[in-house]
Amino acid sequence: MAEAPHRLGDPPDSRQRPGELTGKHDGSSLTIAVVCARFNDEVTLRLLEGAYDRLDRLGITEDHRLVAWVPGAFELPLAAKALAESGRYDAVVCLGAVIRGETSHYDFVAGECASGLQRVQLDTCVPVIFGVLTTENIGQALDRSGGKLGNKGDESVVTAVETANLLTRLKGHTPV
Ligand code: INI
Repeated sequence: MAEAPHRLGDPPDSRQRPGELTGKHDGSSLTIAVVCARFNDEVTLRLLEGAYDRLDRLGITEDHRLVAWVPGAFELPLAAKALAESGRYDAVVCLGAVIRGETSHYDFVAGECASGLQRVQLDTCVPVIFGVLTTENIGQALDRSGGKLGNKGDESVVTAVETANLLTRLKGHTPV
């Protein structure tokens, strides 16, 4: 599978200066929820495969993950809110594919999904990851879901783990 080296692997500790904080790419102490949209499932199933693969590789065992399905990207914020508010998850990864069609539906679905997910993470202080592809056509979506431009599902799990670990450090950090 193609990987984006600038996104994956641990944050570059060697370039950090004293006092800088990053979140490690180690999921062994985390519980992660993934919400996947069924619409355009020829793409979203590939995103989910990438997510499963990365959950395994970052040490998030089956009893520390949940995968839920929603009909489309428009429903992702509602499910993410319920999961974030449950207090059971360190991060919620949201996967979807919004592909531009002939109508303006695309703009409403993509826009509401993005702003809804951002609102949930700011309201709950639980990282909510925007693993939603917004593309002009199916080819671009396939390229980004395990094709030549990586896999957004995989990258979204890395982002979730890094951000969840960073938040733990930020909340407990005492400035020197
Ligand atoms: N849902 C998607 O996830 N992707 C799309 O491309 C899409 N388009 O283009 O219509 C889409 N629509 C469905 C939407 O997410 C809701 O499920 C539906 O409107 C019911 O609320």
